[in-house]
Amino acid sequence: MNSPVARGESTAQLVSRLRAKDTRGRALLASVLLSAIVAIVGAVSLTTSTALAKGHATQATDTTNISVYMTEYKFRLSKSTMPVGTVVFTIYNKGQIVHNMVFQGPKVFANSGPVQAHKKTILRVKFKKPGTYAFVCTYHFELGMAGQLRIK
Ligand SMILES: [Cu+2]
Repeated sequence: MNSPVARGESTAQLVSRLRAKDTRGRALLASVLLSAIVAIVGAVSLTTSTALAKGHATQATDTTNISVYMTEYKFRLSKSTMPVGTVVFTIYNKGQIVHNMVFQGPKVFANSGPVQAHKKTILRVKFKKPGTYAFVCTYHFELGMAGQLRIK
């Protein structure tokens, strides 16, 4: 389903990969949704097993909070570089139309789901390795609605 890129992927690479897939229309959407489900299930089990293994460790130590502001047609992040660990994105749609925030591999799959105008949602994503992680709005990546996150 996804090309085996070693680590990191520029926004341009992700967009061109999505563009190639977009010719399959609904297949892309289905794949994004399935990926999101896999990622959520994986993230939940990982968080649980890590907590059990560490025992004394508090979950707060490796969690970063980031605010994301979506408009037509761009993302603005309160922070775009952070350490390995869990990122809790609070995603605000400050635009006039629906947007989303999707990490579509090669290493991380996460999907905010559609966020309607003037609404917000929370997306938790676990970044296990340093690298550059590209994300897009799947409705508007063709219009340049994309960005990237650096994990150190
Ligand atoms: Cu959008």
